[in-house]
Amino acid sequence: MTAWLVSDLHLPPKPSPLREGFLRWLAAAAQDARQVILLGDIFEAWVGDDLGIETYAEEVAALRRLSAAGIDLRFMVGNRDFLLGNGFCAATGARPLPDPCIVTLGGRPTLLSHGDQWCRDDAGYQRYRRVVHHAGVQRLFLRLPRALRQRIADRLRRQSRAVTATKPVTITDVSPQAIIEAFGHAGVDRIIHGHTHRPAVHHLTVDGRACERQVLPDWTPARMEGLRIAADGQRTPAPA
Ligand SMILES: [Mn+2]
Repeated sequence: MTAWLVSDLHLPPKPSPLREGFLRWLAAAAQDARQVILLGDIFEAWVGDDLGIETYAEEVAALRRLSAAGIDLRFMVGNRDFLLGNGFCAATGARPLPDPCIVTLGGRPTLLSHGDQWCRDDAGYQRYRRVVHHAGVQRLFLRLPRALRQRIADRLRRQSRAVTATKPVTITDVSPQAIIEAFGHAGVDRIIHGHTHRPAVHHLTVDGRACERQVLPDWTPARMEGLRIAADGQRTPAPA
């Protein structure tokens, strides 16, 4: 079955060409795909389903149309929209995927991940990640008033941008060792992930096996693109 994948749109909470692009992309997917997989950081900020569903009402409605049409709609959370929850699932008909997980795409078992867990050389980020993925921390956060959640998220985002700008580029990419381990552990020969904003197809050998790691592109107004994988395995860009 034909699958469409996309990640790292970082849709802002205000009107944007990216948001228009995503609506076009979903409309195109609806015409062609049997499965649509959102691979994280679709939304730049998601500080609870109550707020997110209002802020991104058009996107939620478009996703709902997709699943209502019988398309298998899946999502993995990223490091921006990791609070996508049951309310989002109910509103869109999307079903969550654990990170990482193996999905057969174009007949080929493929390890899917957002990718941030493999940026292991970035110790500061990994510490932050452990805290924000803690279920208790998330429960407490979601009990806070909306305005406060929004302010905390804005501050964290500003800090993250400032800190990332000072880090060497190799640190914010995936760790080669983490990738080798992931291939070995999953026993697959293909990984597809996002997060690093370094779109490419990398070829490598792991335990004597030819393996491939494809990084999805992040979205800019100049490049709004996902990946289409046909039933026969053929891969082509899926532009908005
Ligand atoms: Mn990310």
